[in-house]
Amino acid sequence: MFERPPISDRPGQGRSIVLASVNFGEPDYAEGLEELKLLASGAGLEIRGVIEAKRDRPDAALFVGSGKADEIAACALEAEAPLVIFNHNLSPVQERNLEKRMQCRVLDRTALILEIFAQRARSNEGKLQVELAQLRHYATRLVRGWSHLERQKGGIGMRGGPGETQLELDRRMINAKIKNIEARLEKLGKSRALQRRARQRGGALTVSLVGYTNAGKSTLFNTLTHAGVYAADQLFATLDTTTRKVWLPEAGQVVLSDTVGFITQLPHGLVAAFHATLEETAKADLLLHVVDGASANRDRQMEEVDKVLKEIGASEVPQIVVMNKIDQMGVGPAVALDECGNISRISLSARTGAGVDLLKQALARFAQDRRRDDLQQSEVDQHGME
Ligand SMILES: Nc1nc2c(ncn2[C@@H]2O[C@H](COP(=O)(O)OP(=O)(O)OP(=O)(O)O)[C@@H](O)[C@H]2O)c(=O)[nH]1
Ligand SMILES: [Mg+2]
Repeated sequence: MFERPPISDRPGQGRSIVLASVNFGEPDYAEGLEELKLLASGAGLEIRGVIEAKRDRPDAALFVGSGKADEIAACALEAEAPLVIFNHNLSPVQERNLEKRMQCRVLDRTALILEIFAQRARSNEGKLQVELAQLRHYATRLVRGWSHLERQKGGIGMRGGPGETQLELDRRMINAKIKNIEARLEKLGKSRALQRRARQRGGALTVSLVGYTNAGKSTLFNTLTHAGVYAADQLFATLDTTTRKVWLPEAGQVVLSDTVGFITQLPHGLVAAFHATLEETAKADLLLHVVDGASANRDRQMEEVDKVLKEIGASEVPQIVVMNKIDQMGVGPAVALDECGNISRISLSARTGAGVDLLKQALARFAQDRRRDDLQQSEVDQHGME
């Protein structure tokens, strides 16, 4: 009842959309808009028009000015696009007001990302996580969802809607469903924690690949493990964490995980829903922070990743920055050390393989240091017991 079919499969609605984007004077505005276009086309949508606006701050009721809203509506009508996607997070009220004024469906950036995740989730856990995030997102927009259905039934301009009782009922149903999914996820999380403990007892080094979406994590994962994980030039190609054991000379057994990519303004509900999986990341011995070195936004993207790592309590995990795609940067492989002499950054190309041996050596060194630290620690523990 409250579950919406994916945008692209909705009967009577094509895949055509119009994008709306407001420039508030932020320096990386243009890149943000490019990212939105990638997200939309990655979701299988055809962009028929892009309307931009400049503002100091969002309008409380409509996010944009009323004239701009009319301009967007006219563009959507002209392009026969039944859906307008905003490059921002809208409040439920703004979304509702916009739909009313423009007489078409409106999605915000969060909903678009959730949609992509829903299309891509493969594992049972991934699907549950996305469903949870979607339910939480739509729970606040329940009224809007209903008025939309009413409009479809009675035609545009029809008055009336379901009574408060019906809404109450639905809200209760959603809450019950949310609780149910939370319980199932908790169960899955527990069994994963057991697996992790079993792995830790094995003494293998655990390494997680993290980074902005499209940085090249899966490509590097494949280069290191020959696993054949899906890597593609699209945002959020990977949703489900893949873990493989690899044996690297000198480093020994390494448990390597490929993870979901991060993005600017990653929807909060999504981070919350993916918490268990992301926590896995936080518990690794080492994080390889993969960066698209050829991207014009790499500094902003790195900041974003660090922000999410902090949110999930992983900022204290040792990190090596992997500056990827050097084949596009016109530089050679390189290693940089921090002030303590630890390897802090490696420049390589996951695609050509240049510099990957430097990374393997770094992993070997890290594994050796860790073994030495473990040994010292156990000696300290023993003395403490004497
Ligand atoms: N030129 C070049 N392209 C690369 C390199 N590494 C990865 N790519 C390309 O970058 C794109 C994204 O690669 P993925 O490995 O899927 O990136 P990812 O970080 O796993 O992305 P998500 O799973 O979407 O978060 C693909 O088209 C890769 O072929 C590299 O070293 N050089
Ligand atoms: Mg990937």
